[in-house]
Amino acid sequence: MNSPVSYEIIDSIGVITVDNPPVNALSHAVREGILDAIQVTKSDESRAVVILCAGRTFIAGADITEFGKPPREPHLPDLCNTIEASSKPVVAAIHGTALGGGLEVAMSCHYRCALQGAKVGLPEVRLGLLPGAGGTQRLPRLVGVGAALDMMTGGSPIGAVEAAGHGLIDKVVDGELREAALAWCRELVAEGAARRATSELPVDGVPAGTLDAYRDAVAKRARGQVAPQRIVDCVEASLTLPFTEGLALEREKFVECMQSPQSAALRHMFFAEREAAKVRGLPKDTPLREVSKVGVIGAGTMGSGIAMNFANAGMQVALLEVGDEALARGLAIIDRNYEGGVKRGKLSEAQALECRGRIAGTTDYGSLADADLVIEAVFENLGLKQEVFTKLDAVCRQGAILATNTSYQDVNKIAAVTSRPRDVIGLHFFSPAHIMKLLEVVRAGKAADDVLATCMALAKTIRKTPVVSGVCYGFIGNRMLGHYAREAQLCVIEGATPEQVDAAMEEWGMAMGPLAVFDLAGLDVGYKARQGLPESERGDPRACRVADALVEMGRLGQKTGAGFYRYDPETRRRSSDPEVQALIEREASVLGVERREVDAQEIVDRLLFALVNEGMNILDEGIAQRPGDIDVVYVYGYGFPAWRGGPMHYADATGLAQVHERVCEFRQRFGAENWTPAPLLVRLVEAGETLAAWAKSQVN
Ligand code: T1G
Ligand code: NAD
Repeated sequence: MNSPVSYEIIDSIGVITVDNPPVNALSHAVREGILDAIQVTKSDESRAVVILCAGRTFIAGADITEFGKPPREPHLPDLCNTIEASSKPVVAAIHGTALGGGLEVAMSCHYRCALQGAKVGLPEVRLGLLPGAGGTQRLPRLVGVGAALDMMTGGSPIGAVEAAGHGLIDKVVDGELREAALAWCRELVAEGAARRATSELPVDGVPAGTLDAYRDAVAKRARGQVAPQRIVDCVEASLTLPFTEGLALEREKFVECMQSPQSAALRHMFFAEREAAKVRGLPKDTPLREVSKVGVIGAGTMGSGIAMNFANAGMQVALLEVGDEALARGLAIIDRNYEGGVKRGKLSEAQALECRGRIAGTTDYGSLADADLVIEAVFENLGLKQEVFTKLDAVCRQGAILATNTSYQDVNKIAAVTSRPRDVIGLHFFSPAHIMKLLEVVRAGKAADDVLATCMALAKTIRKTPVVSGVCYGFIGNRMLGHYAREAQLCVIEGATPEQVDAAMEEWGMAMGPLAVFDLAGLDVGYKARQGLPESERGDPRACRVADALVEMGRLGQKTGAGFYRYDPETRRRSSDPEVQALIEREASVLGVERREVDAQEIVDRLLFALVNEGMNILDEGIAQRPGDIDVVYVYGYGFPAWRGGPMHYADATGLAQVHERVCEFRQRFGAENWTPAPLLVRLVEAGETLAAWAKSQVN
């Protein structure tokens, strides 16, 4: 089989080219190929060597698909040391992204040049890992301890110009990289430039206490995560140990991270996010519809954010409201969001003006006649949404995609009022819509393949992570959330305080506890949804009585300064309110609930296993294509910690038999209505199968 690495000499320069699509990952064959080429340069007539890549990017890291398999020689740290030990100057020529092991290879070279638009970074921490091929020892030597810590514990790549500013890149070039790199090599040879081993550079010291302060800051920023702390340990070693001993410590910490459940979870998420973008049964070459003008109906909390997504991606947006006052309110929300973005350095004043300029307010449906896509985000009421779609059916051009941002409503019933159900789909954004990455793409029963394919591609264009959901009440995320929310409120009325429930979930890793999330979203959203249902369908009163009573007291959550908690008007910091505790105890006695001690483990298990159990039903019904999709929904839409891998990965990591046992215990204690083990869970436990194995069997 052909090696993905080729070698040739051009004008006395040895040129090593890596060609391993799609991202030139450092597979075994690539490592072997580079090593063989370096060995050849030791005795051939080359005067210098350049390492570069074919395709769209420089090496984007170790081959993640090889993780968990028995490691094969040459190991990457050894390859990097061999490159560095070369007696001839070795140059890395970077385009696209040099990430992880790719940047480590580049740092083991003696010189680095990069195209203007290239990016370099060490994102291993996002996989629960640390740079394991000398990166933690070489980077501090090149950019200093502070910048090295930021780059490795954050994981975000930086641009070539910024990297040059740090001394990580020696030369930023324009035009054709290969020619520029060869020309520079010839210059280096002509100047008699010597090999420069990064490992022989000193690490500039830092004031005492710097690393401990950094550890504390990381503990706050990356609560519960191991890898960032291990990175600080390695950087400390770069300051205190000789290079080879620092390398040995790095290896030890790398292996520890690689074997950790956190890394397994984060690697699962890496692939789950990419798998989620693939729609089963939808041919890869399905033609896409052209989308350059977008209409948004309703400029409230969601409509305003949705409009910004498309304007930020360069599209013209017509934002329609019932009247001028509501429209002005919506445009003011957008202006505030852009001001905030400029203040936080997310975009420049000029960029904000340009994007804002693409959004035109209107109250006239006629403005939507030439729209390619229209997204409805009016009040959560089926009848009102059907009214809006009837109007859209009358004014929009044939071939326009008509989408609804509904949270719960039946998208098929909305499509049914139009003459073109093939063009109707659900696009469910999450609040704040211009920030949250998740987009549930709700596949309505009659939606055409090109409508679905167009929306999946569009999601990437507006920098969202799409997940396909079938049609059911609340789709994937909100349907499961109903069970999570039920258990949170039952724990409260049975004896736990809101603080105890939120502390247990935040300690476990959730970005925010459930009661605090309800206050953030607004208690009135759930209240209105319940009021819209017949009494018999409102569910267990014990699971909503307290929230309803708070709404009836005018405590809607953060937006009114009080809900389950009180909120400081300046800092929005939450604090306990004895009035709420009194209300809970009152409602408990009205409902005849005997209050008791509810410990943290019970809280965590009830809330998470309620999610998992319903997730199993959603998979069994085919509402979600695969378990990983549910994990992506929860990590990108509901603040579920990525280092726990999402609810379904967590169930597998916990052990389905243990989950089943706990669910059965809860059925015993709390009844079958809320706690009947999902048939899929039962089948998998009986078969001794994991969800991951089941998911694989579904595609074969
Ligand atoms: N290994 C294997 N496959 C990879 C890969 C990798 N490193 N990176 C991407 N892919 C696959 C991906 O699954 C997808 O496959 C296809 O390539 C396109 O990717 C020792 C231990 C480079 C910015 O963390 O961030 O080095 O779905 O859809 O949006 O210190 O991929 O088509 O079948 O993401 O243009 C560190 C990971 C590894 C970078 C391109 N490196 N990759 O983004 O395309 S750990 C990373 C990315 C390491 C050493 C350690 C992005 C990208 P498929 P894509 P994209
Ligand atoms: P909102 O009350 O903030 O905004 C709704 C807007 O629709 C209002 O500005 C109103 O004036 C406008 N409107 C009402 N009838 C209209 C009509 N006939 N024509 C044009 N505009 C009209 O509500 P929201 O929170 O933005 O929710 C909108 C939709 O998005 C709902 O279906 C909701 O379920 C869904 N959603 C909400 C969230 C959330 O967290 N708020 C998240 C995802 C989805």
